[in-house]
Amino acid sequence: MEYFQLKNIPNVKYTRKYSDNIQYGTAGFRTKANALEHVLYRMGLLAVLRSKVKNAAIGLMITASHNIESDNGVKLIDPAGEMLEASWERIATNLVNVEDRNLVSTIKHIIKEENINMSVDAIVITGRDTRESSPTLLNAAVMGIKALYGIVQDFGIVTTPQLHYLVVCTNTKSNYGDPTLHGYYVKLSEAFKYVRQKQINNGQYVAELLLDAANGVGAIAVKEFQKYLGTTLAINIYNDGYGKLNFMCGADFVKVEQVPPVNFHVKRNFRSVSIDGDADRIVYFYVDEYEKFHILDGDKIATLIAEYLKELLKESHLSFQLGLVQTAYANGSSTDYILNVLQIPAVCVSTGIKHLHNKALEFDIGIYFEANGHGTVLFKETVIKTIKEAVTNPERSTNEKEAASKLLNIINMINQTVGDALSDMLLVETILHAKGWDIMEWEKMYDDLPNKQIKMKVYDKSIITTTNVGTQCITPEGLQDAIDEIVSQYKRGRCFVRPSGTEDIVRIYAECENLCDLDKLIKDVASVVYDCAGGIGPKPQV
Ligand code: G16
Repeated sequence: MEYFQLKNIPNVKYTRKYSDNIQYGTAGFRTKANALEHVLYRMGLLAVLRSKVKNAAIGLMITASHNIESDNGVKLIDPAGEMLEASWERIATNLVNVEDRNLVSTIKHIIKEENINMSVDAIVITGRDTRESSPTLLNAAVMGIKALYGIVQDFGIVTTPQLHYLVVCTNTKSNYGDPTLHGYYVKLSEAFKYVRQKQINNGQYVAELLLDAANGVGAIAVKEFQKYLGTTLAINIYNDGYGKLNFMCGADFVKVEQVPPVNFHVKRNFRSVSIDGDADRIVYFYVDEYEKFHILDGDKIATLIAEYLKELLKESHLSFQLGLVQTAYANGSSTDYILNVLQIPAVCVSTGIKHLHNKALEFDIGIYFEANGHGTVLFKETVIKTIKEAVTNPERSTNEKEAASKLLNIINMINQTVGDALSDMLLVETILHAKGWDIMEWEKMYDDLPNKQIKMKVYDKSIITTTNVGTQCITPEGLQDAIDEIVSQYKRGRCFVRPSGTEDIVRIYAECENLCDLDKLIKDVASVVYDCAGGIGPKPQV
């Protein structure tokens, strides 16, 4: 190892100022922004090492996504756009928590253990969201990258999915797309426009929607998109950056609270969408003429996509193994629909995109969505090759070739590198347009079981540990038995509690057959969680 490369690492500006340990959680490190400078510096160092190990560009995104403005966070993106490998999450957690005096020796240890060739060039592609704290944190990361002689390619303010796209384009030498933001907008919008002009819409679909951008970076991206989409789709943007980030708006708020966002001009029975602070999640919703709120979440989006892909495969006479990946937050009705109506395998994995993405890779075409609106579709390279051949195969009928060509464009419209709110929106719009559906027609695919999610503050969320994809509590002792006892009293009842990996809270999810039972079910479970796990403040009133 060439030790001279480590001499710049100690940096008084980025010493560890907080003694609390911080964990690489569901989506990287996430906490109060003012506790993160040394974390970003060290993640800059680690990104360089990761890039050298993989001999490829690594992404570093500064965002706390759906969290409040005063939080921030960082996640590393591996070369194929996937989340950082699990074994390196442990390395990352150790690195950010060591004492300053042990920083260099820890870096040396990683280099030795991972057998890193320090003469390999390192490229780190950086991006950030619109939070006030993000520029300072970016500086810290850049200092870390430069301390280990890494090359920084900074794209400034981008959505998280855009950064994933840029990493993959860079590492595939533009095979996936042009590694620029212009390339991203062109790829997705051209595919969208191509499919749209091939479809004759005679139904209820109107090419206009209302969009809540959570006052985040998505607002910038949507405005850019609109330029590329022209008149094919009119997007009316609300919460477009002037209000408080994620405050009573955004996909997380709308999904959890099941109400429209603030500062939003509700139009009765009108297709509306909400994206989150870094534009990787999307939910659809509308308010009917009786003022009733309706949500069409990640489950509804996943089933719509699965059905459409099945139809296109049938039309093109192509046969591939489709699979749908969900988490325990998926509504029981959606899973029934996937298994019994669509007759597609459905798999349940732990919360967190890395789990869903990895599982989806096992299918020829793997659709994955969290109920909170985070998801995408993955196509195996061999699948794409077969579809491409079908488009030009003279032995195939015109109909088959057209369906295959549509499929190919659908693939281009999808950001396969990660869940992408705006790519998902274009896909949903394409499908609704193809079917001639308005949002009410789409909703009729199946009826959600009544469901609710609440967030609870406890003294120490780590007291709750879980198994079985986060649905069964191991500790504190007795909690799971108490939950089981309550749930057993409800028809089609299901309820679980797990500590959040992005916020300092625990999440409680419940669903059951009868709406009138739901509040009591979740209130009773919340009460035992509060007592067993050390709830803070007044007991939750549902
Ligand atoms: C992140 C993850 C999602 C996860 C969500 C909530 O989303 O990418 O997979 O569902 O956090 O996780 P938890 O329940 O552990 O807090 P985002 O949009 O905040 O980056």
